[in-house]
Amino acid sequence: MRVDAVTLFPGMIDAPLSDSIVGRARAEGYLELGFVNPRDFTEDRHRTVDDKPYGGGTGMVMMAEPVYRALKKVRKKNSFVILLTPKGRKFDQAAALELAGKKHLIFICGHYEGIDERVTPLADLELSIGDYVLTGGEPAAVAVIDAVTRLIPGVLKKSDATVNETFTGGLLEAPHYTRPGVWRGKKVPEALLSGNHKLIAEWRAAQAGELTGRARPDLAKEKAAKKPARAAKRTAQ
Ligand code: 6GU
Repeated sequence: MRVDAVTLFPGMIDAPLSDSIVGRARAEGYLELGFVNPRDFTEDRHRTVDDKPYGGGTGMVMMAEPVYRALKKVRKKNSFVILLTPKGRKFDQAAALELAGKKHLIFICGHYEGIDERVTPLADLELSIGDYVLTGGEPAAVAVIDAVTRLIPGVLKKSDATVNETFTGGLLEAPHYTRPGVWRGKKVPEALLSGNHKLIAEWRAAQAGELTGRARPDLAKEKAAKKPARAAKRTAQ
């Protein structure tokens, strides 16, 4: 997959995506990540990218033209353009799966108080990573690119890791344990030591259900709302 980021601060995205699994995905060519800086598309002596907001108010607003020119430089016919903004659709695993199916993603990262509203129609999707305010779209781009990259076939060596995991089944994942079997007096749950795959699967399903109900009642409710529909279909046959 090809990904480009339109950003005034490419280092904020490049550095965190240079280590670990995404770093390796880049080195091995699963992910090609490029950057284009609106500042390089200015024509004045100070290379100005922001200005005061019309109507007054605090902070500065990114000007439309440098962002437009930067986007134009990297946009192709098959590009899917994402504007990162706290006003966007909330990013989740379902959105990650959708984006993982695209050939070319372009992320537009706002900074300061935001970008001139007139660039919004250039994007196919406005995306937020949660209900809090970041200094810019860059940390959000890192989160989204990370979540999407690990879904590219071949990036994770055990592809099952993306099947059973948290959220894909609409539930949180059961807890994990590794050696030693007893650590500072705390034992690993008996079921996991049994070697009985059916018993282990049942224990994990029960744990996932219990944990989700406790930690994320919203997810548990969503899952429960989907289940009866399937059961009803079966009895109707
Ligand atoms: Cl995408 N941008 C900014 N600036 N803040 C955010 C966000 C994005 N998502 C959550 N908060």
